[in-house]
Amino acid sequence: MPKVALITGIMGQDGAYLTRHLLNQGYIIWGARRRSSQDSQWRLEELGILGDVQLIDLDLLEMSNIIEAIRKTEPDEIYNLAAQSYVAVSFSQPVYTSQVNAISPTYLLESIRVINPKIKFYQASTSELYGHVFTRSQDEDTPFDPVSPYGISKQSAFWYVDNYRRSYGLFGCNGILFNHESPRRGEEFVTRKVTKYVGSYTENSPPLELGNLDAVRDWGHARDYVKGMWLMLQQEYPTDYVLATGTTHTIREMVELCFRVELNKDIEWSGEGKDEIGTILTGPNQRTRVVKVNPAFYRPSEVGYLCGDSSRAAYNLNWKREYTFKRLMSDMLRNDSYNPEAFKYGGSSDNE
Ligand code: NAP
Ligand code: F7E
Repeated sequence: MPKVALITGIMGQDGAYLTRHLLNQGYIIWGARRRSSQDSQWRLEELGILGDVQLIDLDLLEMSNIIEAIRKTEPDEIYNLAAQSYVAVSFSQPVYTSQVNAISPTYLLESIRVINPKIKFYQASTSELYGHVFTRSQDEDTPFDPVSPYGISKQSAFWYVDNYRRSYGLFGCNGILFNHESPRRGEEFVTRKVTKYVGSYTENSPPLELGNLDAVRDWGHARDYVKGMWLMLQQEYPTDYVLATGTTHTIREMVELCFRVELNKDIEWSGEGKDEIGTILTGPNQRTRVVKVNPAFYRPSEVGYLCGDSSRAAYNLNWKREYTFKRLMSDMLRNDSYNPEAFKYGGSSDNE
């Protein structure tokens, strides 16, 4: 009998890649989406798998919707990927963020407990839980100190999973995933914002406006990370896992790499703080401004540094990432580029 998976947030980046991975494993997929999600099915379409999933309307803010969905689909595994996932928005919509990211997972866990406690549950947790960090790298034992409503809401869900595991023996895993990107990343996130800009850059483009250029992130490829999600639910015992690459880059370095790979241009930085700009050489003795800082993209409080240690996932799950940072950015640039052949670093095909 093929296994059945119910995926919330199937229209999002991870939902699309996870769906393809589970289809490759022979799963029957039920995808839960909001009614208003019609326009988001482009990711499943691009991966050529829209016709391979059964979709149900599910608003995660309605517990009755969740109960009905679980009864109807009878899943072996539930992957809870739905979220208000944009950290910046969580500052302007903290209550909504809490409802979707903290209360909905509780509805899901409670429904599983009542309907069928054998259902395995994956919760999309995040490195934002660490917030202000004081260690070179962060693993499952690093204390949490979230600094955004997003991080706080996800921390609440994290502890609910832990609590249902201890109290009722549910098979629940928190995947503490560090930033992961892809050509199907939402355009509001910084990597995609940069690859979209650089990929369509012309001499008439206005400068790219960015916030904190010095934040450090551990960026991996979503393709690698969805495999880890699945592996977590295939183990004998449930626990929590960090998935990360263990390598770091600043936003500034990521921008520089994109300009170099796509346009063969080196950025020169000048000015400081909100007055900083980045220019490229566009003629003899002529430089053009391509990046400017816009404080509107600063956050009220910021996670300045993240670097994950996924030794537990490597040991227990035999998980390792395939994509280097350069290959990830190359994959994204190729997708967003007017000139997809001009790549120095290997990318990937979507059929991998
Ligand atoms: P994403 O692209 O933003 O996808 C999130 C999905 O959640 C969207 O399809 C969205 O639906 C859906 N959603 C939002 N509110 C909903 C509601 N009230 N009811 C039903 N569905 C709702 O995010 P992602 O990058 O794939 O991330 C997947 C999960 O991993 C999220 O929980 C995120 O917080 C977490 N995470 C992501 C990363 C990362 O770097 N990508 C790292 C750690 C954790 P619409 O299509 O209607 O907008
Ligand atoms: O920002 C800085 C920004 O929005 C990364 C989500 O998937 O990963 C993601 O959250 C960094 C931050 O991702 C701009 O201040 C500078 O330091 O791409 P981001 P995020 O906030 O790290 C975690 C793990 C999740 O769980 C989340 O769901 O880049 N930054 N200038 C900017 N960020 C954005 N978005 N836009 C800028 O213009």
